[in-house]
Amino acid sequence: MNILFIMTDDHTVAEMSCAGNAILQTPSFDRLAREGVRFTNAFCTNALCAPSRAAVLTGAFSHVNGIRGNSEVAGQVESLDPSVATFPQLLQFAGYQTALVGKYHIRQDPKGFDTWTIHPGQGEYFDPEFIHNGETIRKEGYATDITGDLALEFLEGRDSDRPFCLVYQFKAPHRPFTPAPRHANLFKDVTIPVPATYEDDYATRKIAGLAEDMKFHVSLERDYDDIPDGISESEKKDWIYQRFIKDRYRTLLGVDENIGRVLDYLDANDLTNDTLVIYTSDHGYFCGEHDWYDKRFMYDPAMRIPLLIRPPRGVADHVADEIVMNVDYAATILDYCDLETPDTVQGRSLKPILDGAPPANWRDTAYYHYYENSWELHGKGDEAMAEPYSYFTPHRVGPHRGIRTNHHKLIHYYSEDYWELFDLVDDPDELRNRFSDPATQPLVTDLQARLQEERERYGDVN
Ligand SMILES: [Ca+2]
Repeated sequence: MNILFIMTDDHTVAEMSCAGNAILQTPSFDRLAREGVRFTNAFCTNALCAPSRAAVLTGAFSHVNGIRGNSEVAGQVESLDPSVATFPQLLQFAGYQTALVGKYHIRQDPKGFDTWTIHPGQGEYFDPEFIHNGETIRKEGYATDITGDLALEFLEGRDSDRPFCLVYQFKAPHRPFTPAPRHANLFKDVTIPVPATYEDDYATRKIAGLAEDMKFHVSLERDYDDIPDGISESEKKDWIYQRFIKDRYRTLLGVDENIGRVLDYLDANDLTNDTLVIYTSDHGYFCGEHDWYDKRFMYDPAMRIPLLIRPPRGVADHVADEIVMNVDYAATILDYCDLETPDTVQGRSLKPILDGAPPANWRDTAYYHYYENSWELHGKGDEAMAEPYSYFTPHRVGPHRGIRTNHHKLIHYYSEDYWELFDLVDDPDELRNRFSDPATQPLVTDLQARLQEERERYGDVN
């Protein structure tokens, strides 16, 4: 059994034609969906780059794997807890050939890979530097294509008598959303519709209303030096939206092509039937929803992630609506490889769902915890807490935890003891916080108990 684990940076579910996008055509994503399973309720557990990547590698939540945020904590860089194994380490130990190419974004050198070539930090789109097994090198060309080349080089050079695990991770479509020149002029004559919550007055969501640095066009304006002069603020926002979303689409076309190259290689080398392919993104993204860009908040545009899995011999075009989380991948990979899953793995194998037989006791709740820049995390005391909202940086998003079922979402901004409750059936855009509605009080009590249960289930109670 071989493993091809593919991940992008900040890709949303809506940006794939297999998920209904009529403007952006993504044949390789669609192929994985057609030959595998497309998950419609896949969620990350902490919508930020490094924490998501740590959860993916270990199958454990942030409080177990050691990486809660992207930033330094009390002057220290967070690192993966060395006592928590990653799936590449376990596969390498079992004799797999393991490789990592592209974006990594965990501050320490990768472990568990026979060979690795990664962008330093966020990396660059053109003629980027890479770190190859500890040595800095520079490659000419466009990052997405180079990452594809590196994946193919590894596959070409591998020992074909041993199984492989290739972790294939794109920088794209991360800001500054820079497409390959061959895609730069696509969609020129198209007007892409804005999301339903493009304007939002945050009337019932206090914390959301304070997240000033998440504001869409205010924050993205500095990325563009060719905004026409003399236009109104709303015209400027529309101009930025069209450029932003088109550049994301263009950038994603490069990803789609480079996924296609590797899928073609598997076909041409008789590997397709012996390779588990997982495609996902580190988290979702606000593409104008709630008048925001970026991620962090537990609202669906950031929490929901694209997830396509093609099992080794494929299944026919199946859509799965079970609630799954990014901590499930490690368990799934180890299951397919017939390797023991260590106790530190908190997710569950998705193999039964991929086999078309989800267990009767499959979970009905996703758990989420975003930490970045709480004073609690940064080791500061009550004195700092006395300054309202001063900890909401960067992006002024307060730390929060919560649960999501298919019907409800409960969020607790615990530094402020501020709660939100959404009925996702009546209010899928999460605009009407019903926490203080007297009619919901029995439901609030029930959901708060369920939140506590999930915290205890995953050991996140301190
Ligand atoms: Ca990211």
